[in-house]
Amino acid sequence: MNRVFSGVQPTGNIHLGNYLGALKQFVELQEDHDCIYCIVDLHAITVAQDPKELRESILDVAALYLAVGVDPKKSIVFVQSSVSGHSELGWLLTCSSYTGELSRMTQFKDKGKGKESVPTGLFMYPVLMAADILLYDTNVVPVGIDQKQHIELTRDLCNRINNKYGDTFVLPEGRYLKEGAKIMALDDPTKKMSKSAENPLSRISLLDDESKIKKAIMKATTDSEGVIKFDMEKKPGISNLMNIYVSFSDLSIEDIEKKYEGKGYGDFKKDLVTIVVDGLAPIKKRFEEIRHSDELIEILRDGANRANEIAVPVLERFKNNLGVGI
Ligand code: ATP
Ligand code: LTN
Repeated sequence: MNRVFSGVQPTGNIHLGNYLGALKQFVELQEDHDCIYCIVDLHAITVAQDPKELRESILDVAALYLAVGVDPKKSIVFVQSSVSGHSELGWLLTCSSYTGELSRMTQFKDKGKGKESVPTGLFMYPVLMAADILLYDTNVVPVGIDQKQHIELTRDLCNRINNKYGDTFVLPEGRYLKEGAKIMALDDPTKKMSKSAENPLSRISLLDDESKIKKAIMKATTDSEGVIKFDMEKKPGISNLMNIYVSFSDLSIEDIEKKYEGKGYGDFKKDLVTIVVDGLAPIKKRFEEIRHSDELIEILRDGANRANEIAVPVLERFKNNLGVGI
C-alpha cells in the first residue's frame, strides 16, 4: 500500500482553503492508502506563539482532523514534537541543504519581506518539512498548491542524498486537488485564503457560525458583470466561489453555470451560504463531541507510538549510510 503523509500547522483556525486543499484529500486517501497525518507544532514555532494558545491549537487541529473524517483506525494521527525523529532528521538533512536553495523559497521570502534579519527557524522550515516526509518512506503528499515548491525541495534533497549515500529515501510526490488546490481570499481573490490575513471576512473557518459565514460570502468580492461563468483569470472572485460550491456539492462547474444562467450573484451567493453551512454542520458537531475528550489524547499518544515505530528504522538507515554513530 502506498504511504501518505501530510501535516497542518496548529496556528489559528482551520479555514476552507485548508479543508478543501488538504484535509478533504486526507479522508479520501485513507480508504486505500497507509496514511499518516501530523499536527506540525515544530513548524508553528518558526514564528512567535503564545504557549497556552499553541497547546489549545494543537488539540483543535487534532479534533478537526477527526471531525472531518480522518479515522484513527485507518490512519495514524499524531503531534510532530512527540516523535523526536523529525528534529533529528531535520538536522541531518540540513547538512545536505544549501542556503541558496532555501533563500529561493517563496514562503520564506514572503514572511521575511523587508526584514534585515529573519528567524533561523523560518529559513529552515522547508528542511524540517522534508524531514517529516522522508522519515516515513512517503510516496504521496496531499497538500494545497502553495506547498509545491517545498515538495520540489524535498524531492531534490531526496535525490541528492540517494545519489551521494546510496539508496536511502523513497522519492515522494505531491498530490493537489483540482478545485481545492488554491482557495482564494473572499475579500481579495488575487490572494490565497489564509489564517493570518487581517480581515476575518477574507476566510471562512470550519467552526464559524452561520451569521459569520453569511456575512463573508454575501460580502465576497466579485465583478460588475453579474454573469456566473468560470474564468479564474478574468473573473477570479466568482470563480473562487464556484470552486467552493463544487467542493461542497455534487455539481460540476458546467452544472453550476447552467443552473444560474440568467440569475445574479445574489441568488448564487444565497445558495452558497446554505450549502457551506449545511456542509460544515456535521464537522462542527463532531468537533464539539471530541475536542475535550480523553479519547483525543489517547488517539494522539497511540499515533505517536505507531509513527515512531516507522520512523526509527528509516532514521537508522540514513545514519548508517551517512556513517554517523557506531
Ligand atoms: P495559512 O497561510 O492559511 O496561514 P498555511 O499554508 O501557512 O496556512 P497550514 O495550516 O499548514 O499552513 O496549511 C495546511 C494545508 O492547507 C496545506 O496543505 C496547505 O497547502 C493548504 N492550504 C493553505 N491555504 C490554502 C488555500 N488557500 N487553498 C488551498 N489549500 C490551502
Ligand atoms: N508547510 C506545510 C505544513 C507541513 C507539511 C509537512 C505538509 C509541514 N510538514 C509535511 C505536508 C507534509 C504547510 O501547509 N504550510
